[in-house]
Amino acid sequence: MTDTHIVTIDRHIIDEERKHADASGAFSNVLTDIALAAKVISRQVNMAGLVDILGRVGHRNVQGEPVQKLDVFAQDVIYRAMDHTGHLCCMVSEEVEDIIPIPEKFPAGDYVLLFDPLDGSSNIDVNVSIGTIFSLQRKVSAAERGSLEDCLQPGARQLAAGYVVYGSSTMLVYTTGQGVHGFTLDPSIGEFILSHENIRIPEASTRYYSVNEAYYSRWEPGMQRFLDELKVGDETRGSMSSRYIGSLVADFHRTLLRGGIFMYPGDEATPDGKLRLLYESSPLAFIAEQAGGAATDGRRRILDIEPDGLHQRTPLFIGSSDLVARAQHHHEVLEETGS
Ligand code: P6P
Repeated sequence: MTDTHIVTIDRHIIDEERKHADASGAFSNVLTDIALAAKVISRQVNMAGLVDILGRVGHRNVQGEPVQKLDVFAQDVIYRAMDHTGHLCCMVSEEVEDIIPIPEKFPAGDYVLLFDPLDGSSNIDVNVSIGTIFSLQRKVSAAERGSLEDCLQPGARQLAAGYVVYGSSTMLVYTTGQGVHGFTLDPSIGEFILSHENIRIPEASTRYYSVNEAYYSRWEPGMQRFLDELKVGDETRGSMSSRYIGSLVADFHRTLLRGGIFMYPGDEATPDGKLRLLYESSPLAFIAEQAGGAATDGRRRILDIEPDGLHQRTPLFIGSSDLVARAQHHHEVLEETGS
């Protein structure tokens, strides 16, 4: 008899909430609202090729990058799904330079949502998978409507983290510290259905290393040595193959399910790399650790980094623990020997 036990994400979130002694229900509502926003964004992303919303809006985001129309749409959908619920005290988005306040006409709550509304948007026009990344922190300041202190918290304090990958199917993957669970959107009923319960990063199997090798010449020697070692492989590590999509959520999702390591190192020109700490590396690091993996900046655990800026960048090494540890070894050798 096939298992007809269908678990929707709303049901799963409620079950997860029951595992948290101090759960207030607000926490579940935020996650449910994110799932709703993801469905709306998914529909628009899947229509992108059909509806004239491709191409650039014509202005640039706070990172100075051309803004795609879908970026604007995704930002707006998440903001409007979350601004009136009374659960958040403020928000942080890659698309907005400063803290996003909750409008005075709405009540403020006890949580901070930090998100990248549509990561990898440069891939939209070539139909490559893109994604939304989110992180949930609890308010820690006395400020009723949030403050910088509430936003600049280390990843280790996250209550929940997740991402949505808009690919051949739309999947939402999240953790509340009780393991990592994946849900696949069934567009025919408009529900995210549990499809990947308790995801664990495989340790020893044919795995992938994922990095943009075009920057090899700019990397410090420790990083160059590590990549050279991955190419050679060894009997303990098994064979490896290279995969690089150039879309963080897609590259991380493959790493989570197949094992291996995704890397975005710093280099001479950009010592902190390209990826953001608060709403990209931190949430993915929480997920990676909950799935039995690891995430560092090459030297420090990502979740231990004390943020000092909303949009600060960090190098990122994330995936199977053995490979992340190996990358750290090469960085430490570099520090000890200077070469
Ligand atoms: P590069 C997409 O623009 C993005 O922000 C991430 O999604 C992706 O991992 C990275 O940049 C790719 O950067 O320098 O390899 O093109």
